[in-house]
Amino acid sequence: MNGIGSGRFSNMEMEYIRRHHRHQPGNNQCVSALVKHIRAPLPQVWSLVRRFDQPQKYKPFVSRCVVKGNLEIGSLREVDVKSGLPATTSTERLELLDDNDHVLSIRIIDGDHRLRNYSSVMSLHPEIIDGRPGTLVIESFVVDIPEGNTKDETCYFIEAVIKCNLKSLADVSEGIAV
Ligand code: A9S
Repeated sequence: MNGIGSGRFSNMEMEYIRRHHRHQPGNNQCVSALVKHIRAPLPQVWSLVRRFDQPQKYKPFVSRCVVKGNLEIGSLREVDVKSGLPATTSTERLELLDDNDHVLSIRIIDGDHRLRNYSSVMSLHPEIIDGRPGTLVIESFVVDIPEGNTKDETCYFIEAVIKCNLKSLADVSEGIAV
């Protein structure tokens, strides 16, 4: 996997990435991974991440989401995106939802945007932060490099979106009163 070279991740993070974030990028694709340390217990964070039907619970760019059918593998969601972004809708498929290993994977299959063959994996791992229960969140993706863009530009753009999503996930998770 390019883009997920060591150096940016601890040995533990690399082990999690090897286990759950197995992308096989083609030569015209970019792949990367980001980590976020959240000061909230894993069940709290997972209760937000696992809601394939309500990404707007924490994703700042999502205005609305409708799922046809239930939360089974293969379910599709129609995501409406807030104005001012380079898209208005996105159709996304639930690829994996594992309540034991706390892994979610989605694939973007359509939409008026330029992300083709985008798929992402989120895995959650318990950790102790300053002596209190915390959650390590790892999110990886693979996506086609659009015509007219470079690999770096594509990676930079997607990583910026995911950083916003993970910051918001931390804010919402940490703000949930227990
Ligand atoms: O929502 C995610 O988990 C990840 C991404 C990269 C979503 C991207 C996006 O929703 C925009 C934020 C609108 C950017 C889509 C589908 C296309 C974009 O161009």
